[in-house]
Amino acid sequence: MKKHVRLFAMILAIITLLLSAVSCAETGTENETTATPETQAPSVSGDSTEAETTAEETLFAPDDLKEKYEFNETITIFMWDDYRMTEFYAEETGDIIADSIYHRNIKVGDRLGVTFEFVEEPGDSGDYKDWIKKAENDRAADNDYDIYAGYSRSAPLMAIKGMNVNLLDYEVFNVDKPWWPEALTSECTVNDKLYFCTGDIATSMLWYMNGFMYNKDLYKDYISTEKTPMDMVINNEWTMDIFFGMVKDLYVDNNQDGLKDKTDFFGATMYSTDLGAFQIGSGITSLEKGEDGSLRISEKWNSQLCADICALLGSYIQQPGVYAATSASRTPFFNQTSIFHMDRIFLIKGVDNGNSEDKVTFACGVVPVPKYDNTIEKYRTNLGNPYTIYAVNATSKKLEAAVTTLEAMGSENYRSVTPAVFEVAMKVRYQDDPQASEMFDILKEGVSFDFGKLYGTSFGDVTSNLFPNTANSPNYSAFLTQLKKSERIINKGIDDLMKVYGK
Ligand SMILES: [Ca+2]
Repeated sequence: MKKHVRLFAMILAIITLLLSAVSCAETGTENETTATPETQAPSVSGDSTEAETTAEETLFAPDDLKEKYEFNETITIFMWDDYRMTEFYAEETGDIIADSIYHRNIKVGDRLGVTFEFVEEPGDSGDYKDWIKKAENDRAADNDYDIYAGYSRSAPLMAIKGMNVNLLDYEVFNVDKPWWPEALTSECTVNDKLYFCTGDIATSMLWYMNGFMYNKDLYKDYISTEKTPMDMVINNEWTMDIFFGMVKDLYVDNNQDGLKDKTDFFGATMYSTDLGAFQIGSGITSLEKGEDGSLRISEKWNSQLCADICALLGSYIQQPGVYAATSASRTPFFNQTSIFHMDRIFLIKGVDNGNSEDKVTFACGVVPVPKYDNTIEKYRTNLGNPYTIYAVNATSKKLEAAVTTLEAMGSENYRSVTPAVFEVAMKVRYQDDPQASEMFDILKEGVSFDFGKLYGTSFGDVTSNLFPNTANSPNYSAFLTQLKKSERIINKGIDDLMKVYGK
C-alpha cells in the first residue's frame, strides 16, 4: 500500500511536531532517531524557526536508503537537451526551483559518494529516435552511460530494444514510495517488469500534468461568488455536465466574424492535443493487463461508456462558450478572455521556462479535469508528452549506484524540489493554502501513463490519438466505429510489447 502524505495527515503532523517540540524543549529529551515520521520530534531547541523548519522537513515520508554510501563513481546521465523546465542541474541563482535542484545534486552526490556528468543531445519529439540511436552507438563504442533521461517516449522504445534494466530487480528501488506515482505499478509494471520511471524526480512531469486552470476573478464575475471549482472537486461534484453546464453559453464574438477564434471571449478553452485528458480523467486507459499477465485493449476503452464520454465532450466542444484548438486556445486565457483553460499546468509559469511573454499574471486556481460522473472513483491526470522518463542502461558497469541515484534523487526531489515547483505554480507555499495543496496532491497522485500512449509509436499513435481526434471532429459519436477499424494495428503493437513484457 502506497503511503500518501496528504493534507490532513500533514496538518496533524505539524500540530504533533510543534507540540512535541515544546515538550522536548521542556524535558530535554531527544527521540528523533526512533520516532515514526508522523510523531517525529524536531531537534531540541528553543528556537521556533528551527522547530518550524524541521517540522516542514518531516512532513514527508522518509526513504529507506542508508544515510551514506561510498560508491566513489561518476554517474553519467545521457539526457535530452531540449527539455523546457529547469530540471537536471542549475546554478544557485535565487530562483527557488533552480536553487532546490542545485542543492539536490550536491546533497545526493554527497550522500552516495558520486559525481554527476551530464551528456546532452537533442531528443524532443522530432529528435528522440536519433537520440536513442546515439545511445545505441555510444554503447557499442564502449563510451557508455549509466542513466538515460529523455523525452517520455524514449525509454519505452529503449525497453523494446532491451536497453534498460528492470528496476524491480534492485532492492534499493522502492516503487511504493510516494515519489513514484502509483501508476508506475498499476500501468507500467507487467509481469514484475518495470523498465523506466518518472515522478517527483522529473520537474517536467509535474509541469506537464493536465488540469483546468481558472481565472479566479472572472470566475467570481461570471459564474459564482460562493462555490469554487476546488470546493466542487473536494465534494465529488466536479463532473463534465456540471462543469460544461457552467461555461457552455458564455461567449462573446469579439471580432464579430461569426467564428470562434482566439480574440473572442469563452467560458472555457482547451488545448486540443490533450483532449485525451477526459478519457484518462475518467480512469480509462487504452490498454490493460489481463490476469494471465498479457496486455490487451482495455474493456473500458472499448466500451459504450468511453464512446459516451467522447460524444459528450464532442457535443460540448460544439457549444459557443467552449473553444478547443492547439496553441490558439491559450491566447484567450492569457488575455483574460476565457475563464477556464485546460492544458499542461506549466502555462502558469509561462511557456519555455518563463521566458515567454505568455504567462499567467492574474489570480489563478488549478483543478483536475472533471470526471464523466461522480460514480468514477478518483480524479486521474493525463500528461503532455514533453516530460522526462528515466531508465538505467543495462550495460552500465555501475548498476547499483545508478539505481540508487534514481531512488535518492526521487526522494530528495519529493522533499525539496516538488514543494518549490508547487510554490511557483500556485504562488503560495505548500503549507499555506490547504485547498490548493490538496488540488496539487490530487493531480500528482492521479498521474496516469497509459502504455498505449507511452508506446504510441508501436500503435501508429491510434491509442493516444483516437479519443482526442474523434471528440474534436464532427464525427464525435463514432468512437467505437473508429476503434473497430484500428483493432488490427493495436493488436500487432501489443504483440511487439509482449516480446519484452511476456513471462
Ligand atoms: Ca470571432
